[in-house]
This record gives sequence, structure tokens and C-alpha cells, in this order.
Amino acid sequence: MSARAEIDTGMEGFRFWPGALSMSEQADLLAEVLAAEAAAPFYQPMTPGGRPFSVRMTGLGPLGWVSDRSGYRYQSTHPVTGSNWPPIPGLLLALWRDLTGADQPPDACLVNLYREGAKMGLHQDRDEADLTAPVLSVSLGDAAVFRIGAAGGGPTRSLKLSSGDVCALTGPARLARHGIDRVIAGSSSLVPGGGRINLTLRVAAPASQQS
Ligand code: MD3
Ligand code: FE
Repeated sequence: MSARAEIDTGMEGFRFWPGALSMSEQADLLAEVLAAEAAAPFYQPMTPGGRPFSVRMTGLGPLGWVSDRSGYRYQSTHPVTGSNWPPIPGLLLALWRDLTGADQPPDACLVNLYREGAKMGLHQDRDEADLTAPVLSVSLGDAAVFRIGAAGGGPTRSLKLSSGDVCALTGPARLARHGIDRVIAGSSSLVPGGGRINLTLRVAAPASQQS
């Protein structure tokens, strides 16, 4: 793996490694995600309020995060095909081990696809059973303007996430409010058809159910 240099974000628990993945690692990872897409197509989730997300989603691993009229949850099957999710690529499992130091492996990888114009509103990730386990994010393709602020509210900061960047949300940053304001269309040629893919590795199931 290429050199990974951590940047000080000045925000406790928000760890950031710009350019952590080399071009060839980005291409390999993208190829794995696009191959998985055959079995687990990107679909358009609905908010519990009945509005479609502008981001399309799929998942990898034993559990996948889904949203529909009944709410948000993790489940073992794709909501459209009913099949189990494809496995999490080894490169991502290795990154998780190297960068998080967490004692459990991730059991869920949410895959977000942002085509031009897609965005994600400010939210917290709190559907996982153990909110002390970290989340690891990998960005591929077009850069995006990411916004993050403290769990309790107050000011937010904005930061660009580019292809190959990796960040970990640990400790006090785990419940940070965050979102994607916009994607900078045309800033990368990695994703066929343009756009951005973000992969987030999570520990979703309670410790008692980890295999
Ligand atoms: C901060 N994804 O999938 S990645 C998500 O780029 C999500 O698709 C965004 O927010 C994306 O839930 C942001 C960076 C990120 C991921 C998870 C976090 C930041 C986070 C969890 C807690 C705090
Ligand atoms: Fe999130």
C-alpha cells in the first residue's frame, strides 16, 4: 500500500489520511465495487418520510444499511434483489486493520454513489449497536465538499474529500454531524460515467452477535 500520512484536522477523533490510496489501489478497489454491483445493484433509497435520496446506495458485507418508509436499519439482504450482500474487499479489511486499530472487523460497508448534483444532508450515524466502534471512509472519483460539526451542534467546517482520501471517525467524532454539500463534477475521471463513490466501513451488529 502507498505511504499514508495522517493530517491533523484539529478535531478530536477525526483522523484524515489524504491520498492514502495510490491510483492503482483506487482502480483495483473501484473494479471490485463495480463487479459487486452486478450482484448488488445501486438503488435509490427512500427516506422514512417518503422522499428519494439523491445518492444511490448498495452494500458489501454481512450487513447493509437500508432506508425505506419503515425507517433506517441494517439487514442481511439487498432491499431490491433480496440476495445477501457481496463480501467486503480484502483491501478494505486491510485498511481497517492498519488504520483503526479496532479489535473487531467491520461487518458492513455502505457504498454511496453520487452522480452529478447528488448530495447528503447533515446527519449523525447512529444505527450501529456499538457507537464506540469507529467508522472508516474511503472516497473514489470526483472530489466532494464535506461538512462536519460537533455532535451537539454549533459551527461546522468544510473540507474537500478527494479520490483516494481516507478518514476515520473515532471517539468524540464518531457522533459528529456530517454531510456532503456538493460533488465537484469532472474533478476525477476514475468513475465511469462520472461522479463519486464513498465506502464506509462500520461495525453494525452488537458485540454479542459478531462472528
Ligand atoms: C463522520 N457518507 O455514509 S463519508 C454516510 O461521503 C456518510 O458519502 C458521506 O455520511 C459520504 O453515512 C461522508 C465521511 C464520514 C463517514 C461516516 C461518519 C464521516 C463521518 C460517521 C461519523 C462521523
Ligand atoms: Fe454518515
